[in-house]
Amino acid sequence: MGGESSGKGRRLRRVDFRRNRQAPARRKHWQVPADDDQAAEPLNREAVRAKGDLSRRRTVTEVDSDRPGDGSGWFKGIAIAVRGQFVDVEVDGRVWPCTIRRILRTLLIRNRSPVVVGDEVAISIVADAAGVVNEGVVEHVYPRRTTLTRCDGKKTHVIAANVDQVLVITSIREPMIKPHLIDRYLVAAHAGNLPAAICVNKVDLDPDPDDETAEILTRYRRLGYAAVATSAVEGTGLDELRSLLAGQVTLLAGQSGVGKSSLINALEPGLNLKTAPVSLASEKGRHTTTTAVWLKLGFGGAVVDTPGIRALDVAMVPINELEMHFVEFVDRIVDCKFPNCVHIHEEGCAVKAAMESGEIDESRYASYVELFYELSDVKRAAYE
Ligand SMILES: Nc1nc2c(ncn2[C@@H]2O[C@H](COP(=O)(O)OP(=O)(O)OP(=O)(O)O)[C@@H](O)[C@H]2O)c(=O)[nH]1
Ligand SMILES: [Mg+2]
Ligand SMILES: [Zn+2]
Repeated sequence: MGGESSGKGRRLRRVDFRRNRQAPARRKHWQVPADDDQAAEPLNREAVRAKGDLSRRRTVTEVDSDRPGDGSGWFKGIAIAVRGQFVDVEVDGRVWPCTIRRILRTLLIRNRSPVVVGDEVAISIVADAAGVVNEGVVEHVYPRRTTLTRCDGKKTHVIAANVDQVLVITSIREPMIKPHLIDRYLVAAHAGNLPAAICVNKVDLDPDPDDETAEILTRYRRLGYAAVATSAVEGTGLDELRSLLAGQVTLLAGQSGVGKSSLINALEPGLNLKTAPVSLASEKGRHTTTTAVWLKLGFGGAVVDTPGIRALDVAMVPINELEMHFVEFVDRIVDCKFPNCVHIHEEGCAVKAAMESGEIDESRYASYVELFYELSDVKRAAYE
């Protein structure tokens, strides 16, 4: 190590300079430095291994006092909100506003999601010019256990990392329940290898809860999904919802206005998330939640509240794999007469036969057809 100086609890140290345009940007996982490597050189842990000899050095500030953690220089936390290049990182219950180390941004420039909500990150705490310690820098992103992505034209965005399950939230009214949207979210969750559960909210608005709500719940429970009926305003079903969420990190997916934020508020009143009435004329939500945010739950676990966009898109599902994401189709596909049956117009299709005999729900089959045509268009567009 080069020269060292200290003052006000800060130390300036000369450390190895890492070149910031190197190859392994698009590896599936970040490389994690070996543990003993970290112990030997706590300041020098840029997540990516350099290739050649390193000649230049740069100066970084290390703060010794007033910090949480174990004193090793970096602190592990969770990215709970991301706004462009700014990330809020929670470390042991305290939230640190952070910037992202330039090398992380550069390396993942094509990926465009160097840090996303739910990422486990290592941050260094930095002092500003006046020596005030209240900000951090994201130095490292740990390998993501899971990722949920969304397609936007040709680009893929990661919505959230390290989520254990997806809760698909719909409302029975205002906005009106849309079973095809539930199926779309289920396909996306399944394609992301995540278990999914369903929540039908606003049951207080259901004119006949034993009928429509019950029918939806039964439909999805038969397929093996957990399904709960709730009312955020009347408190119905909240215990059941709580036990679905406890101990898990759950992404809340669903249209704007279905009550995602209201349900979290009902479970954790202290959070006081912003909510807004849906427009009476259009029955559309007002996109009250604008960015994804990771929230710790008092009873264990966390939720990621997302803006009510079609947060999960299925465009990344290869069309020939769509059938695999309809759980009730899977066992039947082997009985289709033609091995390349797409279950739309073929003779001897076991899926259609099961639908006609009532074993497969018509609405689920209709969702499959809708998504199949949508993906055919995507495929066609890719060749045009
Ligand atoms: N009647 C009734 N209204 C509800 C219920 N849950 C939420 N609402 C209302 O529905 C409106 C929308 O709720 P939000 O929680 O903002 O919906 P959201 O899903 O978070 O919407 P975005 O943030 O826009 O995605 C608010 O006026 C809530 O008060 C419910 O169970 N019953
Ligand atoms: Mg919201
Ligand atoms: Zn078939």
